[in-house]
Amino acid sequence: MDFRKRIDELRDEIRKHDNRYYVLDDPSISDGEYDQLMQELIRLENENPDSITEDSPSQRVGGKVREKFKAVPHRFPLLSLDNAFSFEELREFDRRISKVARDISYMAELKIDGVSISLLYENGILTGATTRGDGVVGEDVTANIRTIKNIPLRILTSLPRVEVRGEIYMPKREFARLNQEKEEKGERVFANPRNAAAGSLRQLDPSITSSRALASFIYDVQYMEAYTLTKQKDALQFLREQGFAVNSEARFCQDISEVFAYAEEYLGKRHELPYEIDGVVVKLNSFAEREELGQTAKSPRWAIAYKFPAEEKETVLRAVEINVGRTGIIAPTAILEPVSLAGTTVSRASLHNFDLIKERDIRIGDAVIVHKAGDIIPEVLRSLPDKRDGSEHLILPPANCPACNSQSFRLEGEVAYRCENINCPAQLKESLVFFASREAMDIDGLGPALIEQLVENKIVNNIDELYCLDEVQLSNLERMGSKSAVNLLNALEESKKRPLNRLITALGIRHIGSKSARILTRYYSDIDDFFRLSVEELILVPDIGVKMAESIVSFFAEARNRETIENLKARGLNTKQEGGSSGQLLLSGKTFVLTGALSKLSRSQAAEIIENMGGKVSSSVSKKTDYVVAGEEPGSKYDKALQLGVKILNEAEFEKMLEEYMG
Ligand code: 3B8
Repeated sequence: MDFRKRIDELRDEIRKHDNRYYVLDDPSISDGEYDQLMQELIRLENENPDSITEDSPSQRVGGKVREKFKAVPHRFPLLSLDNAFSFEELREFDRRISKVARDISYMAELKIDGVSISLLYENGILTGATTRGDGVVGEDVTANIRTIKNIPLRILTSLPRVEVRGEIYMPKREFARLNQEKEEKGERVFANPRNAAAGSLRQLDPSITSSRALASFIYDVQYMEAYTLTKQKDALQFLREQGFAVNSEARFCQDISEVFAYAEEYLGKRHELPYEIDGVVVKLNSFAEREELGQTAKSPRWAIAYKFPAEEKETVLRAVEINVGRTGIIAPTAILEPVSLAGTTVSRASLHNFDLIKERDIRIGDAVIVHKAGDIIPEVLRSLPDKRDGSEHLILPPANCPACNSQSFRLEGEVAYRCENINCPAQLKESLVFFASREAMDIDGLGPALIEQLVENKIVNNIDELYCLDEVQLSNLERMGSKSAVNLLNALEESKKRPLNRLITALGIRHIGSKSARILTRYYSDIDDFFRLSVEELILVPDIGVKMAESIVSFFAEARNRETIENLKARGLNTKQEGGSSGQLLLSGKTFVLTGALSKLSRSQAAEIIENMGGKVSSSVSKKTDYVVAGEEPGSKYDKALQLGVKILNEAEFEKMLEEYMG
């Protein structure tokens, strides 16, 4: 079949699945099947770099690292909303409206707590994305926006110019995941999902944005030719039909009392939503009536944001528990007088790190204000020093690890204190808990309480020793009958068969989570492959950055880790990935010839990159040559390639081919 036809087919197919998965939340194929389609597309596009277009679904990942964002003036200023903090203020808004408008029906929408964005589609293709900035000039974040999966790279209409506006947000779960990851790395956490979304969008390296699951809701058509929409309700429907993610909770309200009911309803439901909202946006439905009302310098008169009251509670900080995590980080947790907050009873809260405790002047015995970051993570916001009676005491960073008593350290540039004793029982416990967890080896019945006993009694001193347990040993433990002992042994036996990606996740390599492990095992399907990997080779794998690559290499270089892996193998664990391609990278089997001078790479650097990606570099052109890369002033090899009809790539085309893999 003509490759162009197949490329078009694959793109259509993938777009359809992207839409079903990310916009409609109703996938119709498995992740594996999806991956296969994408891999085939990437392979075909690589073989035919001329065919790569900006709207190809393969172009979401990667993109070049930039030095700074370009400032872009908005064609239409992005206005902001006036706020109302009570129903009384909403009522006043409605009164102002009814003085001018006859049709005073509204659309009530959830106010997504994210970052405002404007998107430009030219001839149906996404060509620009600009942050709000100060409303007049924003920043060009197109490359980053492309990585957001529920933003269509192409819409249904091919009108010359369509501009829409919406909100980029980070789902609550992703926010929790990201902050946990940051905490494990000893980094500062984001205060809320909005900051996390803004921070992720403002990354100069789009592969970082790509690694964070941002999403969008689009709510306004700012401009298009032959504009015939007359109502907000129709605009939302139009946007939906174009392939945008439109929030499905928006509701038509006949009058302001229906708006009140909507706001009440979502004040109760907000904690059930997978994203954070901070209120309700009320918009006059009729565009003609909007015109009549107009706008002030900054805000439209036809819309208002009703802000929910902040969810904060006062309670008392009873104690501080100091825990040692899997990576040795010594983290303080607040033990609170239980208080009901945002739908649950909270008795523990994160204090993050000792710098923050000092900054916020938090002491044991203090009256404190707590809230939930991202609507999930209970956090102590501040203390109320006026309520002190002198019995409070300071919280200081521990000089020694609370679990093993070895000296604690603080690494340059990190906020966290660490225990660096690799034999620290607390770290071993946490590593085992993680190893057995659902996302890792999924060992049923091996929870924290049992692990505590196994480590305390020195029955398990290393991960691989889990697989040496026997029924007698287990039955002697507290709260462990012979039936549960047998069940656990069966679960351990079962876990030996897990695919390699789970084992890689379970090892707890810094910066490598379950998603990266899945990507890695697509390219390296045997654990032995990992022992020979270099940073240079790893960064060519899509979505694997330098930090991750360095962490993998140093993990597999460490003698203790090698020994653990050898032991796991000896105990019969599966260390292979089915369907993987053992070291096969995407240029596998391709032969290149280089001629002429490249401006950005030396000949040997270019050769190394090709080889790292599985390709071969040859010094002479033959019919077996797949590509000739021609730089400035190419020599006779160029003519030979022309003569034999070998595909010639200029420097830009060659770069484009590599870009995918270079992050
Ligand atoms: C006009 C309409 C600003 C906004 C708007 O979910 C305007 O409509 C705006 F000048 O900021 N965060 C929404 C959201 C935000 C806005 C909006 N609608 N649903 C939001």
